[in-house]
Parts: sequence; structure tokens; C-alpha cells
Amino acid sequence: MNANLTLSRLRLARWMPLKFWAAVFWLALFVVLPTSSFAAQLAANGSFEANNGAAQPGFTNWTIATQPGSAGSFYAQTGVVGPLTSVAVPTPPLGTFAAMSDQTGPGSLVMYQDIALPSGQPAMLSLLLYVQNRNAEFHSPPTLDFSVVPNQQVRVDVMDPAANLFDVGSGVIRPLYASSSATPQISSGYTNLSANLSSLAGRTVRLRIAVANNQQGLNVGVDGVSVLTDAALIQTVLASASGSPQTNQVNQPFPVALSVQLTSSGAPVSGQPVTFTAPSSGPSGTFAGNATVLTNSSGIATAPTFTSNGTVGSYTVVARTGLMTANFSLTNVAVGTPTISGAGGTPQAAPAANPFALPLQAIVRDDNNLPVVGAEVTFTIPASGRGTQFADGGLTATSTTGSDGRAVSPAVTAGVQPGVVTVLATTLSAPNSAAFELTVLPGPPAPVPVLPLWGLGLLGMLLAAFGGRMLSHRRR
Ligand SMILES: [Ca+2]
Repeated sequence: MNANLTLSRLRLARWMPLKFWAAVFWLALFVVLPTSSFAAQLAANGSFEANNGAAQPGFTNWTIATQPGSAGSFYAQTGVVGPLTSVAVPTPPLGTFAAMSDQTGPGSLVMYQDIALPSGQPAMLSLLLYVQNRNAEFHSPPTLDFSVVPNQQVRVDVMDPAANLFDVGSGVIRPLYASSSATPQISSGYTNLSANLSSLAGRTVRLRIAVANNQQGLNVGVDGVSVLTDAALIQTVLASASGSPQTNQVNQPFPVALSVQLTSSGAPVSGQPVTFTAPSSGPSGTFAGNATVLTNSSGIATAPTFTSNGTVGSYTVVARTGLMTANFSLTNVAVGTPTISGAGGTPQAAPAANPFALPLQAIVRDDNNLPVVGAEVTFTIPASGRGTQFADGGLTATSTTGSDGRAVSPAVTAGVQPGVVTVLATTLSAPNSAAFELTVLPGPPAPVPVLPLWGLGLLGMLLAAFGGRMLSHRRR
């Protein structure tokens, strides 16, 4: 990116004679750049949705190789049975298809993709892996040759592309997964496998999934392969989490969905798998569906509806992608406790000094979980709120709930200082508060009314002087 920028600047200096317009271009560049970030996803077709059809071998962007004489391959698996045999397997965790090995006889199968890791940038690999060994045990001789008996193993490796496809020696740059005699015969669904590949920046590496079997069938499912690169992403991904904190009665769906947003240099990252995990015992809850979801075009992954279990107490639900996590603080309270919760307008973002698109909405429920009509709700913007305020300039606003139990705040205007502002809503009968996350983005100020002519002239002079100085610095 820096090299391109410098090139643009040099070209600019050569052919743009008017300093004024040069300065305007500079300003435009400054405004546009943060939103036109380069793609951060290096893995292609990591969800295996582009393939040759259900139960067929072969995927766009992936290469499959088998040792001569092998039975089986990697197939586009969909539904709840194996692609070739009728063995029961989990549904693909992302989209309609997963890549899954299957076979009716011995073989050695490899599926791979070569990935160029940009130099000087972090790189994070994650994928979802499922293993079902139909033999009673694994056998891992130091070879993938299926003519070596017994050989019943699964490997995921980062390889040197120059190495033999079936190598397990010096061609393996980074072993990521290897089955062993201690590996459970059937994994509990798809599990997340992550690795930091930053030390390999500048190299082209080969991600290889390998299966050798000559004892019994061995189904290996792969989905959600992702290699992300970007310093900002690795540090701040999942910086924004909504649906937290939330309080809810036992055995009730939480009113605000749990969602996270992934960004890279301020731009959303789509197609990245995020897994939501609730505690397996004690106060907790259950998701209404698959808790691994892909981020959408806004970089947002939203979990299926989460319903509290019957145990009172506070707990944490974790959203994870690769090596990064975001936490949701949730509390289950007993039936008989009124609650207030956020029901709209969170999270949202607006450029500095601009209005947020949505008002804040809170919903108040009584001890039977029914909406409370006529409750007074107070919305409070913290004094440290970076200048963010309600339309009337105040930091607090009061609204009354309607027939659906909802109270709607007045419009909120973003302050001038970028950052996250947490607004709280409270009501007398409920012991908890509802939180709203508002992000003030750096960006252009609100549209200014047409400047008087003299104002435009002055602005032009300033830009010309400033832009000219920047360009002459560049030329040196
Ligand atoms: Ca998929």
C-alpha cells in the first residue's frame, strides 16, 4: 500500500500543475483511504461453497491429489451423511457444503491450497475440522503411504510448496494437527484450529489436509478456512460487541442477539467464521441453531437466538475467530424480577458531529416477562461521552414505554471525538440497566451550508499553501 501511495504522489507532482487542485486531491485521498482497505482474506473458497456439486470431488481454488491406487477423495459434503458412504456426520458448519474425505477402501488423500503471505504483515490461519475414525484406533507411522500397514491418520500442515505432496519430514514448515492414539475416534462436531503464521510473512506456503487410511473408513471434514492478514485486524478484531451486558429471566430468549463485528483498518471483513460458546454447566443457555456463523458484508456475525437455562447467575459467552475473542456478560435472573433490555439502536456508528441513524430503544418486562406499559425509562450518556449528546444538547433523556413495553429515546448526535460511547437505560422497577454501544467514527464533518464567496476564497488559499508545502516536501 505504501509503495502504491508513493507512486501516486510522485505521478501527482509531475502532472498536476495547480496546487489548489492538488491540495483538494490530497484531502480526498485522506478521506477515502480508510474505507478502501485492501482485502484481508487470503484463503480462496475457504467455505468450499464453490465445488463440482453435492457428493462430487473437487473444489474451486483447491487441488486434490491421491496416492496411486487409492480409493476415495475429498467430496462436497452436505446434509447429515457422508458424501460417499452413509455414515452419520454433522451438517457443514458454514454454508451448504464442507469438504469431506470419504472412501470405500485404503488410500492416501491430500487436499491443498497455496497461499502467498505478504511480507511485513501478520497472518492468522483458522479452520474448522471434523474427524470421524471408523476404525477402533489411529495409527501414525511417519509416512502417509497407505501401503505401510497399519496407517490410519489425519494431518493438517503448513508445507513448503516445493516439497513432495505426501511429505511428513522437512517439507512440513508448521504442523497444525496430527491425530494420535489419544485422539477421540469421533470429534465432538467441528472444532476450531488456529495458528499464527506471522513468522512466515513473505513466503508462499501450502495448506495441506492429509488423510491416510488402510484400517477402516476415515472421514475428515474441513470448512471455514481463513487466512487473515492485517496488523490492525489482528489487534482490534471483535473490538465491537453488542448484546452485552444483558440480563434476562431464566428459560427465556435474550431480547438482543449476540453479535460481533470484524474490521480491518476500519473496513468490515466478510465471510469470516465466528464461533459463539456458552458455559457447558451452571448459569448459561443454549443457541437455537449452529453457533458458528459467517460475518456478513458489514463484518457482523450474529449468533442464533440465545435462550437462558434455568440457573440464576452471571456468566460469559465467548465469540471466537481464530486466536481472537470477544466476551458477552450475561445474567440469568429468577422469574419475578422485572428487567430492562436494549431492543434497538445498538450497536451503531456515525461520523463525528453527525446524528446516529437510529434512536435507542429499550424494552421493559415485568415479572411474568410481559411488556410493561407506561414505565419511565431514563437514557444516560456518560459525561466522558466524547461530546455525544441528545438532540436537545442534554446527556439524559426520559421516555415512557408504549403498549409493547418499548421506550424510544430522542435522536442522538455523535460528538467530535472518535471512539465508543456506552449509553445506559434504566427504569425504577428493574435492578439492571440496558447498554447501547455507539461508535463515533473519524470522518468528514456534517455537510456545511454553502460558504459565502469570501469563505471559499480563503479556503482555496489555505489549501493551496498547505498542499504546495506537502508536495514540495515530497519532491525532496
Ligand atoms: Ca461451507
